[in-house]
Amino acid sequence: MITLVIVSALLLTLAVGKPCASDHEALLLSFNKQLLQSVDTQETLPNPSVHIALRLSTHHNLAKESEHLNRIKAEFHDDIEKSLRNNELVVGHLALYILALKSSCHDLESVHLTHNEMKESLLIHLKKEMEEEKQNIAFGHRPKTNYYQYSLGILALCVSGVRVSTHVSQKLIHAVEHRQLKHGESLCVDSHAVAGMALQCLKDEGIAVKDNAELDRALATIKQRLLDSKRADGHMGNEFSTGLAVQALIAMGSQMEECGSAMEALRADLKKGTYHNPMAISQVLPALHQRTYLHLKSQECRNENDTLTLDADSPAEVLLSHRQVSLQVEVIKSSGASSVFSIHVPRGSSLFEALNLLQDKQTGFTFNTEDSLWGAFLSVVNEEQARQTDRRYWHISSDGTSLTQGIKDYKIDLAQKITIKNTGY
Ligand code: B12
Repeated sequence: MITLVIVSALLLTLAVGKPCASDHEALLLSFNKQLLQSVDTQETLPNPSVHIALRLSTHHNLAKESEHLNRIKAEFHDDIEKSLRNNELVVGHLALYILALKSSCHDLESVHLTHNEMKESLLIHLKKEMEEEKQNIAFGHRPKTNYYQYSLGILALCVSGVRVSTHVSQKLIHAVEHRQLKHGESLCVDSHAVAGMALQCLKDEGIAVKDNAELDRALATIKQRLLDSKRADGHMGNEFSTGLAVQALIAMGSQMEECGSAMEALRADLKKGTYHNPMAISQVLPALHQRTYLHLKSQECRNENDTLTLDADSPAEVLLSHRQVSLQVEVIKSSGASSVFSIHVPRGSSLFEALNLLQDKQTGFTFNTEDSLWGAFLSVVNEEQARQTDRRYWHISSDGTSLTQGIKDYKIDLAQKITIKNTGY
């Protein structure tokens, strides 16, 4: 009995002393393999966020990681230049590209973007876009992209050792203070997490800000909001923001007591198989390794463990059930006009498959999507486009509850009513 008490006390001391410690090695390794498996597909654009997560892990497959980086430098790079030709801002994608190169210790100065027949280094171009976003905030009260990407931009510059203008950082600090980091209607946990890492980086690097006391206040506010977002089941925000929230808390120096239950929730998600989307895995894996994007500052790429291999067996084929479930789809256009469609779909279909079946029935329902790092973003419904440039999007809910996944990931298991509403934000 006495031995048991001593061992428990010892374990408790070890856990409390460690910053957000994690143990489940085997679980972590198989999650790591799942992400590595995803880079083998050539169907989608290589994802820099996936590369960062692979590089922040303990085990590596250096050959596959190097092949992946080469694809990012070719295909993702071209995609950024294509967006520039369309006069789009590329803050978020460029920041992730820079962080991915840093994660592989690649010389940033050797990579250039060609735009308007001019060659520019990635960091110079990012600095210019951040200045432009700063002006957009000054005149339009928000960035053209969003505060998640604005924060990623500051983070990428800071992690690369580039001075961030005090005016640029001030706009983020001000936005935090004035509760402007939103996802739709609610406070955005994901954006607070990235903002927290960006501002913490400025503090750690001693990069000048307008007012140090104000920076400290913003950091304390972010930390408090992240802690306040904790649900009874341990998640911070939802299943898909918890990884970033934990990363941010680790970066801000939190101890086990503050993120232990969130770590537990992530491990429970892993066991349940909550994460399939590579982008979701890439935002969770670093936290489980107790690593954060701030570790990229001192990434060395030496003496790495090169033992990560892929299992030979292919992923199990998903068989759709013969049982049908009935689905109602309500479309509410920007004018407020509503139309309702009904269909039966095989149980277990994704919402994307269900919408395709509905479209094929030619009952007047049509839709279109745009590609993003998270997958297919629903952009056009019944010939009406909800444009991000007009700050509108198709909000999706099921029986009145907002979906936490996109149309390709959300599965229809029960009869329900899906509402797709053209919404301003
Ligand atoms: C900003 C944001 C939005 C904005 C995007 C517009 C803008 N310019 O600001 C708005 C408000 C429109 C939005 C909408 C939605 N979002 Co959102 N969004 C984000 C956020 C905070 C940042 C995305 C970003 O800019 N990334 C940076 C750049 C570098 O990468 P990118 O991925 O290529 O960027 C584009 C896509 O992310 C796309 N996008 C945004 N949200 C979503 C959601 C899905 C499912 C898809 C496929 C694409 C997508 O918009 C970005 C800008 O063009 C992320 C947080 C996160 N952790 O990533 C959540 C996040 C991606 N969104 C999420 C969700 C659930 C949604 C909605 C499905 C909510 C709903 N119930 O309707 C809708 C999408 C519906 C649709 N039409 O398909 C989840 C996705 C989780 C998952 N497993 O798929 C996240 C992770 C938030 C969370 N923790 O719940 N979102």
